Amino acid sequence: MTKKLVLLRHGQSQWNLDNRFTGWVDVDITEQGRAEAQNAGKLMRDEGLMFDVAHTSVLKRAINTQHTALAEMDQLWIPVNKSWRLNERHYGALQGLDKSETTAKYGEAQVKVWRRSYDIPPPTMDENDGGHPRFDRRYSKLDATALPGTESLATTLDRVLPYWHDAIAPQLKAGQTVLVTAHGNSLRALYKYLNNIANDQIVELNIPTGIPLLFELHDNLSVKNFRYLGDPEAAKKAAEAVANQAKSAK
Ligand code: DG2
Repeated sequence: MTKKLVLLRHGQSQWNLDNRFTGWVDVDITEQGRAEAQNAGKLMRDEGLMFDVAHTSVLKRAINTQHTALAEMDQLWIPVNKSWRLNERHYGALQGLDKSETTAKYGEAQVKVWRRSYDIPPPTMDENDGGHPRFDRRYSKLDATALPGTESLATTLDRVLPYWHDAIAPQLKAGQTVLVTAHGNSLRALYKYLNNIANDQIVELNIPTGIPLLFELHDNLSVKNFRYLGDPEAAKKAAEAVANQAKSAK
Protein backbone atom coordinates (compact mmCIF):
# COMPACT_ATOMS: atom_id res chain seq x y z
CA MET A 1 0.00 0.00 0.00
CA THR A 2 1.25 3.50 -0.86
CA LYS A 3 2.67 5.40 2.12
CA LYS A 4 2.12 9.14 2.37
CA LEU A 5 4.55 11.67 3.78
CA VAL A 6 4.28 15.47 3.62
CA LEU A 7 7.28 17.75 4.13
CA LEU A 8 6.29 21.33 4.94
CA ARG A 9 8.68 24.24 5.42
CA HIS A 10 7.32 26.75 7.95
CA GLY A 11 5.56 29.87 6.67
CA GLN A 12 7.51 33.12 6.23
CA SER A 13 9.35 34.03 9.46
CA GLN A 14 10.24 37.52 10.66
CA TRP A 15 13.86 36.93 9.68
CA ASN A 16 12.89 35.50 6.28
CA LEU A 17 11.09 38.83 5.80
CA ASP A 18 14.07 40.81 7.12
CA ASN A 19 16.39 38.65 4.93
CA ARG A 20 18.60 37.56 7.83
CA PHE A 21 20.32 34.19 8.33
CA THR A 22 18.29 32.46 11.03
CA GLY A 23 19.47 28.91 11.77
CA TRP A 24 18.73 28.01 15.41
CA VAL A 25 17.48 31.50 16.38
CA ASP A 26 13.89 31.08 17.52
CA VAL A 27 11.97 33.72 15.52
CA ASP A 28 8.24 33.48 14.90
CA ILE A 29 6.21 33.54 11.68
CA THR A 30 4.83 36.81 10.27
CA GLU A 31 1.20 37.51 9.36
CA GLN A 32 2.06 36.37 5.84
CA GLY A 33 3.66 33.23 7.33
CA ARG A 34 0.42 32.49 9.18
CA ALA A 35 -1.57 32.95 5.95
CA GLU A 36 0.85 30.58 4.18
CA ALA A 37 0.34 28.01 6.95
CA GLN A 38 -3.45 28.31 6.64
CA ASN A 39 -3.19 27.91 2.90
CA ALA A 40 -0.96 24.84 3.38
CA GLY A 41 -3.69 23.40 5.62
CA LYS A 42 -6.32 24.08 2.93
CA LEU A 43 -4.19 22.44 0.23
CA MET A 44 -3.67 19.34 2.40
CA ARG A 45 -7.37 19.23 3.31
CA ASP A 46 -8.38 19.52 -0.38
CA GLU A 47 -5.96 16.66 -1.13
CA GLY A 48 -7.94 14.57 1.39
CA LEU A 49 -4.91 13.97 3.62
CA MET A 50 -5.73 12.37 6.98
CA PHE A 51 -2.65 12.51 9.17
CA ASP A 52 -2.02 9.99 11.92
CA VAL A 53 0.95 11.78 13.41
CA ALA A 54 3.07 14.92 12.94
CA HIS A 55 6.64 15.91 13.72
CA THR A 56 8.29 19.28 14.03
CA SER A 57 11.39 21.01 15.39
CA VAL A 58 11.78 22.83 18.71
CA LEU A 59 11.62 26.21 16.92
CA LYS A 60 8.40 28.22 17.06
CA ARG A 61 8.24 29.13 13.34
CA ALA A 62 7.81 25.42 12.55
CA ILE A 63 5.68 24.61 15.62
CA ASN A 64 3.22 27.45 14.92
CA THR A 65 3.07 26.67 11.21
CA GLN A 66 2.22 23.04 11.90
CA HIS A 67 -0.38 23.98 14.52
CA THR A 68 -2.02 26.51 12.16
CA ALA A 69 -2.08 24.07 9.23
CA LEU A 70 -3.51 21.24 11.35
CA ALA A 71 -6.13 23.63 12.77
CA GLU A 72 -7.19 24.49 9.22
CA MET A 73 -7.63 20.74 8.57
CA ASP A 74 -9.45 20.15 11.86
CA GLN A 75 -6.75 17.61 12.72
CA LEU A 76 -5.29 19.34 15.79
CA TRP A 77 -5.97 16.21 17.84
CA ILE A 78 -3.26 14.05 16.26
CA PRO A 79 -0.09 13.28 18.26
CA VAL A 80 2.74 15.73 17.60
CA ASN A 81 6.38 15.16 18.42
CA LYS A 82 9.02 17.90 18.61
CA SER A 83 12.69 17.18 18.14
CA TRP A 84 15.81 19.35 17.96
CA ARG A 85 16.93 16.93 15.20
CA LEU A 86 14.45 18.61 12.84
CA ASN A 87 15.80 22.11 13.63
CA GLU A 88 17.12 24.31 10.87
CA ARG A 89 20.79 23.83 9.99
CA HIS A 90 22.83 25.90 12.49
CA TYR A 91 24.09 28.88 10.49
CA GLY A 92 27.14 29.46 12.71
CA ALA A 93 28.55 32.99 12.88
CA LEU A 94 26.23 34.05 10.03
CA GLN A 95 23.14 33.86 12.27
CA GLY A 96 21.52 37.31 12.48
CA LEU A 97 23.43 38.77 9.51
CA ASP A 98 21.67 40.26 6.50
CA LYS A 99 21.94 37.91 3.48
CA SER A 100 22.44 40.66 0.86
CA GLU A 101 24.98 42.55 2.99
CA THR A 102 26.88 39.32 3.55
CA THR A 103 26.97 38.82 -0.24
CA ALA A 104 28.18 42.39 -0.77
CA LYS A 105 31.00 41.69 1.73
CA TYR A 106 32.10 38.15 0.79
CA GLY A 107 30.80 37.75 -2.79
CA GLU A 108 28.02 35.68 -4.33
CA ALA A 109 30.11 32.53 -4.85
CA GLN A 110 31.22 32.33 -1.21
CA VAL A 111 27.71 32.93 0.11
CA LYS A 112 26.30 30.28 -2.22
CA VAL A 113 28.88 27.84 -0.82
CA TRP A 114 27.79 28.68 2.74
CA ARG A 115 24.08 28.48 1.89
CA ARG A 116 23.93 25.56 -0.50
CA SER A 117 27.11 23.46 -0.66
CA TYR A 118 26.82 19.95 0.73
CA ASP A 119 29.71 19.75 3.13
CA ILE A 120 31.21 23.20 3.67
CA PRO A 121 29.81 24.79 6.84
CA PRO A 122 29.54 28.54 7.48
CA PRO A 123 32.10 30.04 9.94
CA THR A 124 31.68 28.65 13.46
CA MET A 125 29.93 30.58 16.21
CA ASP A 126 32.22 31.25 19.19
CA GLU A 127 31.27 28.81 21.94
CA ASN A 128 31.16 31.69 24.42
CA ASP A 129 28.67 33.59 22.25
CA GLY A 130 25.47 34.01 24.29
CA GLY A 131 23.53 32.66 21.31
CA HIS A 132 25.36 29.31 21.37
CA PRO A 133 22.91 26.41 21.94
CA ARG A 134 24.84 25.30 25.04
CA PHE A 135 23.27 28.30 26.86
CA ASP A 136 19.73 27.44 25.77
CA ARG A 137 17.60 25.51 28.30
CA ARG A 138 15.79 23.53 25.61
CA TYR A 139 19.03 21.71 24.76
CA SER A 140 20.26 21.27 28.34
CA LYS A 141 19.49 17.53 28.44
CA LEU A 142 21.55 16.83 25.31
CA ASP A 143 25.15 15.76 25.31
CA ALA A 144 27.12 19.01 24.85
CA THR A 145 29.10 17.39 22.01
CA ALA A 146 25.84 17.07 20.02
CA LEU A 147 25.36 20.85 20.09
CA PRO A 148 26.70 22.54 16.96
CA GLY A 149 28.34 25.96 16.58
CA THR A 150 27.79 25.59 12.83
CA GLU A 151 26.51 22.90 10.45
CA SER A 152 26.88 21.96 6.80
CA LEU A 153 24.04 20.19 5.00
CA ALA A 154 26.01 16.96 5.49
CA THR A 155 26.22 17.30 9.28
CA THR A 156 22.58 18.40 9.36
CA LEU A 157 21.67 15.18 7.53
CA ASP A 158 23.77 13.21 10.05
CA ARG A 159 21.61 14.43 12.91
CA VAL A 160 18.27 14.33 11.03
CA LEU A 161 18.73 10.72 9.87
CA PRO A 162 18.61 9.00 13.29
CA TYR A 163 15.25 10.70 13.82
CA TRP A 164 14.07 9.55 10.41
CA HIS A 165 15.08 5.94 11.12
CA ASP A 166 13.91 5.80 14.76
CA ALA A 167 10.73 7.89 14.71
CA ILE A 168 9.37 8.62 11.23
CA ALA A 169 10.22 5.57 9.09
CA PRO A 170 8.62 3.01 11.49
CA GLN A 171 5.37 5.00 11.49
CA LEU A 172 5.30 5.13 7.68
CA LYS A 173 6.06 1.41 7.50
CA ALA A 174 3.17 0.77 9.87
CA GLY A 175 0.88 2.51 7.35
CA GLN A 176 0.55 5.87 9.10
CA THR A 177 0.28 9.12 7.12
CA VAL A 178 2.92 11.49 8.44
CA LEU A 179 3.41 15.28 8.39
CA VAL A 180 6.89 16.73 9.02
CA THR A 181 7.01 20.51 9.43
CA ALA A 182 10.53 21.83 9.55
CA HIS A 183 12.99 24.17 7.82
CA GLY A 184 14.59 25.05 4.49
CA ASN A 185 17.78 23.09 5.12
CA SER A 186 16.67 20.30 7.46
CA LEU A 187 14.10 19.49 4.75
CA ARG A 188 16.71 19.79 1.97
CA ALA A 189 18.67 17.15 3.88
CA LEU A 190 15.65 14.80 4.05
CA TYR A 191 14.79 15.48 0.40
CA LYS A 192 18.37 14.63 -0.60
CA TYR A 193 18.21 11.38 1.33
CA LEU A 194 14.77 10.33 0.04
CA ASN A 195 15.53 11.17 -3.60
CA ASN A 196 19.13 10.03 -3.48
CA ILE A 197 20.41 13.34 -4.89
CA ALA A 198 24.14 13.64 -5.60
CA ASN A 199 26.17 15.94 -3.37
CA ASP A 200 26.94 18.40 -6.16
CA GLN A 201 23.31 18.57 -7.35
CA ILE A 202 21.73 19.48 -4.06
CA VAL A 203 23.27 22.97 -4.49
CA GLU A 204 20.41 23.94 -6.81
CA LEU A 205 17.56 22.79 -4.56
CA ASN A 206 15.56 25.51 -2.79
CA ILE A 207 12.45 24.77 -0.74
CA PRO A 208 9.75 27.47 -0.58
CA THR A 209 7.94 28.42 2.64
CA GLY A 210 4.46 27.10 3.35
CA ILE A 211 3.91 24.80 0.34
CA PRO A 212 3.29 21.13 1.24
CA LEU A 213 5.50 18.65 -0.60
CA LEU A 214 3.66 15.31 -0.83
CA PHE A 215 5.70 12.12 -1.20
CA GLU A 216 4.12 8.79 -2.10
CA LEU A 217 6.39 5.94 -1.03
CA HIS A 218 6.66 2.22 -1.71
CA ASP A 219 6.48 -0.29 1.15
CA ASN A 220 10.27 -0.14 1.55
CA LEU A 221 9.96 3.69 1.66
CA SER A 222 11.62 4.24 -1.71
CA VAL A 223 10.01 7.18 -3.52
CA LYS A 224 7.16 6.46 -5.97
CA ASN A 225 6.52 10.12 -6.79
CA PHE A 226 6.46 13.56 -5.19
CA ARG A 227 4.94 16.94 -5.95
CA TYR A 228 4.12 20.28 -4.41
CA LEU A 229 0.40 20.66 -3.69
CA GLY A 230 -1.37 23.52 -5.45
CA ASP A 231 -0.08 25.48 -8.43
CA PRO A 232 3.29 24.03 -9.59
CA GLU A 233 4.25 27.39 -11.19
CA ALA A 234 3.71 29.16 -7.87
CA ALA A 235 5.94 26.60 -6.11
CA LYS A 236 8.64 27.05 -8.78
CA LYS A 237 8.57 30.86 -8.49
CA ALA A 238 8.67 30.70 -4.68
CA ALA A 239 11.70 28.36 -4.82
CA GLU A 240 13.46 30.78 -7.20
CA ALA A 241 12.75 33.65 -4.82
CA VAL A 242 14.48 31.67 -2.02
CA ALA A 243 17.50 31.12 -4.27
CA ASN A 244 17.70 34.86 -4.98
CA GLN A 245 17.46 36.00 -1.35
CA ALA A 246 21.20 36.48 -1.04
CA LYS A 247 21.62 38.59 -4.18
CA SER A 248 23.61 41.66 -3.31
CA ALA A 249 21.53 44.90 -3.20
CA LYS A 250 24.52 46.60 -5.02
C1 DG2 B 1 16.58 29.86 6.64
C2 DG2 B 1 17.10 29.25 5.40
O1 DG2 B 1 15.97 28.81 7.31
O2 DG2 B 1 17.99 30.09 4.84
O3 DG2 B 1 18.15 29.71 8.46
O4 DG2 B 1 18.05 31.59 7.35
O5 DG2 B 1 13.83 27.64 6.83
O6 DG2 B 1 14.35 28.27 9.13
O7 DG2 B 1 13.80 30.05 7.45
P1 DG2 B 1 14.42 28.71 7.72
C3 DG2 B 1 17.69 30.43 7.54
P2 DG2 B 1 18.75 29.79 3.46
O8 DG2 B 1 19.59 28.58 3.65
O9 DG2 B 1 17.66 29.62 2.42
O10 DG2 B 1 19.57 31.04 3.27
